[in-house]
Amino acid sequence: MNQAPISLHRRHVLAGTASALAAVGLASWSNRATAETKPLPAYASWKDPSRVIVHSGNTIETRRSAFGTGVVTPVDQLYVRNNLPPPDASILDDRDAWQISIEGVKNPRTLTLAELKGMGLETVAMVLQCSGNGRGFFPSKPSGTQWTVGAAGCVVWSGVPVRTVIEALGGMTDGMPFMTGTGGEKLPEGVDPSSVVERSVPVKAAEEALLAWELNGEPIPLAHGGPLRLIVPGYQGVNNVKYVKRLAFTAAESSARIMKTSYRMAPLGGKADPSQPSVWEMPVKSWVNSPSGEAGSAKAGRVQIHGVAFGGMHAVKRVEVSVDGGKTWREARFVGPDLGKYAWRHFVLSAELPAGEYTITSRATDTAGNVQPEHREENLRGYNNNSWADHAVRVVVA
Ligand SMILES: Nc1nc2c(c(=O)[nH]1)N[C@H]1C(S)=C(S)[C@@H](COP(=O)(O)O)O[C@H]1N2
Ligand SMILES: [Mo]
Repeated sequence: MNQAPISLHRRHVLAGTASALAAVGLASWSNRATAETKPLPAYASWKDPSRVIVHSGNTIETRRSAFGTGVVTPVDQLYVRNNLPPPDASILDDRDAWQISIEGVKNPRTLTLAELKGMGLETVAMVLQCSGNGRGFFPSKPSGTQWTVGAAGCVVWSGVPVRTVIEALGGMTDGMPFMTGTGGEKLPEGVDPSSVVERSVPVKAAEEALLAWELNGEPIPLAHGGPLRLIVPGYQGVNNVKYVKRLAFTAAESSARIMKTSYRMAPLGGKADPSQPSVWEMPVKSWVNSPSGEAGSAKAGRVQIHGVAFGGMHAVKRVEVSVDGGKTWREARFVGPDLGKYAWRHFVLSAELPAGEYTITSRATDTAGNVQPEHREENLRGYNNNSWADHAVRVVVA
């Protein structure tokens, strides 16, 4: 698709939203439909421009109205987040020749993607979410992309289990508390080497991790980390290292900036440092996608309120929905297939909504008993927002 229809579509949506909100005196409330969208970058030109908000060449968000009710997020609407410009597309010319160095095992060596493909095959459905998803709801206005709900998707990865690779190379070196993955971006000339995308996670995550070459049943596109990506189910997006060229079991966390000071739960007004928690495991979370999406209106009568819920490390067990801003709650019902504990579930509540204004939100509970909180955990950079109050949508029913 060429670029022209984007701006047409955009203008239409903006005009419709603004006037609808103004008409009911809600112009100051926004379901954040007004985020500007830019042209798609070349490496992601195949994304569906009507279903995404392009914040920048390296940050693309799925529209709330685009999620639909299918469990698996289509790749052409999946969000994109790159901390560095992606590598040249030529790295996909011969995918099987891609090399990854495996270190911190008894017999360290470099493996090609062709060799990995022969070692094992597993698939996992999981929520891929940027830890900054929901940053746009922080009143403190943290710097960074103002994501609302669309820096997330539920996708299926196929690859070889990391534990299979470890076994094949004689087992892990003793006493390594971290699994560290290094991204294959070429750092631009003159850029500090600590800008490398290198992330460490607790070594227990290796149990469920994959070295993946397929996304939703197709070779991983460059935008999403092809030819090879480290997948750490249940962990925030940043830990899922794209174009992974090194996987190491290490004594210490990476000293890359993206590990040391970025993605830390630093206090508001404070400074990030490596003693603060890193964004690792995802907390339980849900949000309503419809009615509203971005439109903020619905027709009076019976309404099917639906959205997504996930538990991060644990399966999601229940979801409650409120149409009065959290004063009262009703149990929602899961719909659609259950793709396992790392996937999200769609939920629905069938409700009779007479004309009026509603603040609709959802609250998920996981199988470990964790309940989605009312309030976000305040932090400097706006990570880990799972507040049900922040994710509420104002809907005018007429
Ligand atoms: N090599 C590499 N891996 C990376 C990143 C990156 O910039 N480079 N970004 C991380 C971040 S912050 C997120 S949220 C996810 C985004 O994955 P996606 O673009 O496939 O949606 O990739 C993670 N892995
Ligand atoms: Mo991210």
